[in-house]
Amino acid sequence: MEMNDKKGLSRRELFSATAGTAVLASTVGTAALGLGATTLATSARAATGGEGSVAPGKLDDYYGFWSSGQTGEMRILGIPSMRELMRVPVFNRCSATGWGQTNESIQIHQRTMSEKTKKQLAANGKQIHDNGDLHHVHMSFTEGKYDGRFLFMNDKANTRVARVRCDVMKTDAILEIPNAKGIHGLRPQKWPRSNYVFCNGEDEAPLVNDGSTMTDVSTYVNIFTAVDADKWDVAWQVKVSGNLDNCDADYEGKWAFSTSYNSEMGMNLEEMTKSEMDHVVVFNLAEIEKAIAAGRFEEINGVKVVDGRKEAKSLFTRYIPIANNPHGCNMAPDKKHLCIGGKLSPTVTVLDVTKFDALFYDNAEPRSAVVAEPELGLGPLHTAFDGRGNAYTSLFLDSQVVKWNIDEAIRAYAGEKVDPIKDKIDVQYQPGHLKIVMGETLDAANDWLVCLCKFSKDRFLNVGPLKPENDQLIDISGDKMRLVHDGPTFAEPHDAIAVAPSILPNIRSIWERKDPMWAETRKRAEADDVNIDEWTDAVVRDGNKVRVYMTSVAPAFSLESFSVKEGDEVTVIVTNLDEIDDLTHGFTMGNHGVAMEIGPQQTSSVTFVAANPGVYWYYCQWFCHALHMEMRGRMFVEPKDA
Ligand code: RUQ
Ligand code: CUA
Ligand code: CA
Repeated sequence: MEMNDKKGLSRRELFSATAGTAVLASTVGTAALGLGATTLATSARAATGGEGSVAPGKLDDYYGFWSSGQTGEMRILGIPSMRELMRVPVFNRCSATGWGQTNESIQIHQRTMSEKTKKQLAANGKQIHDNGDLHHVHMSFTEGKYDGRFLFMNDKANTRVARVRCDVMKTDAILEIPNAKGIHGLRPQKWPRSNYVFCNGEDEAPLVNDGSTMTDVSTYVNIFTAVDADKWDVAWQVKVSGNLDNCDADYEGKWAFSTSYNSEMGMNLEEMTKSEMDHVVVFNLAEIEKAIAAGRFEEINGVKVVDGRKEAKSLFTRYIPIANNPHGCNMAPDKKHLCIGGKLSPTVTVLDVTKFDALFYDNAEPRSAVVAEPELGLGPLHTAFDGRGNAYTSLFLDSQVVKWNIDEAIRAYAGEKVDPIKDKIDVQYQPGHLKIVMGETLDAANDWLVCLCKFSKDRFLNVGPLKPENDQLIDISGDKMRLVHDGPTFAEPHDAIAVAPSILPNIRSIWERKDPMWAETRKRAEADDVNIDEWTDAVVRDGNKVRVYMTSVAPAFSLESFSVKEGDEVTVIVTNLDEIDDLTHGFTMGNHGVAMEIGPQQTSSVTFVAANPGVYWYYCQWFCHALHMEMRGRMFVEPKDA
């Protein structure tokens, strides 16, 4: 009810904003395109009737933030419609927006890049890594609830993490993590707020990894990293025994925890599955912070590192034995129970985090924190939670989702005759992560579950040997789970979160002119004495560097043509002066592999070398106006000796 009221209010706000837009639009001639006549959308809740379909012109009830695995981007979907609303390039190179090519995005990539990485890239003729393997997207928290400030995500391929600003839904920071290899599990701190983002290094490597050995596996270490989420650098790291897979944090701000499937420190499949038990590592945040503050750390590659390996017998970590090769690591919104997916074992192990103090300070036996271990089916990977005390675990091998009750599982473990399993549903096929709306927060809801299946096989028209994944929408409002939607997705969402729009009231439609994204570009313009906030153009020569400034108002660039010389390093800086909702321009330089997005009130710039003499057309590639095709101009490249 309260939510509907909020929605009603924001629709009124939208209405007045739309009216204003219409007036503005007419002043620049776009009203004729109907840009000012946005139809009013209403809540999907009434319209869907629980069927997961959203009528044309209606809005979804929730945002879904999706990872994209090896595509390297973040995606925004609507729930329950499962419509894809936007793609946000993060670690990948984006042809449409120029992400990974514009100077502004390269600056974000390079800000934390090590000299080693720069050297390796340069040897391959590159400035940045333009691929990534983005598995986990999570939002920043304040007191156990999403706060709508940032989204955080990992890149397993190139050992990086990134941050997306929720006000504009653009990547604003990327961090290369030193010492660790292959960042996989990633979670923000939940309490008191996300001061840290916890990052698991999955792959063991010699520390320091300087080429002196591959075969001496005793030099291999794995690293757990806490990133300072505000400063966006590494706060501290912990050396651990075994490797690290998935992680999570508690609701009291005391612990972080990670699963390890390779406690054996094995280098091949046989070795990695040899033991009967692997473990969960529990990190004691207060003890680690105390040691860092007291200077009790080792500095490695500029990072403060403490030793939490088993043999160091520190107060930084405890190792809780878990059946071989566990995977998922999910903290329940009851603030008490941590659920570990067994993967090779048909069980989920439930740990009571309020028993962790005893592991550190009373020498309690590590398994004394286990309060339940229900046998759920084959291949349990991840667990999601509703707001009624139920857990939902994906069963990879069984291709099912099993709904079970945490409290009843605990009672069964204590000997009571009760079956905690409430329901099972077939999914298509082989599920990995699964998500309930707000289910990783204290606001866990009871309406939808999204199950991300790794295989779609026969569920869609055949598109060749490479098939989409299948993200399925399941209604969990009743006793029985009900499949309502099949959602094909391209490579390869691992994880997603679902967030109520009330958490995100401040998403902008128009950039702020003084946005930090192009602060360096603005400084450059000021030094060149060019005012990029008004209709202007300028060509500034600086040796063989040429800076070309122009502005745009639909349907024209302020500069009709410019000339440079063969071999010049040309930087084109475009400012979109349009102040209209949804009026994005683009800049594409023909035959130069150059294209970028310039949103309303945004400044973007791109640098390239003018090689072959001749005439080249540049144009706006975002359909912006009835005369959009006419929004173009010429670059003349003069021969070098002319
Ligand atoms: S992992 S299928 Cu990369 Cu999140 Cu579990
Ligand atoms: Cu501007 Cu198309
Ligand atoms: Ca193992």
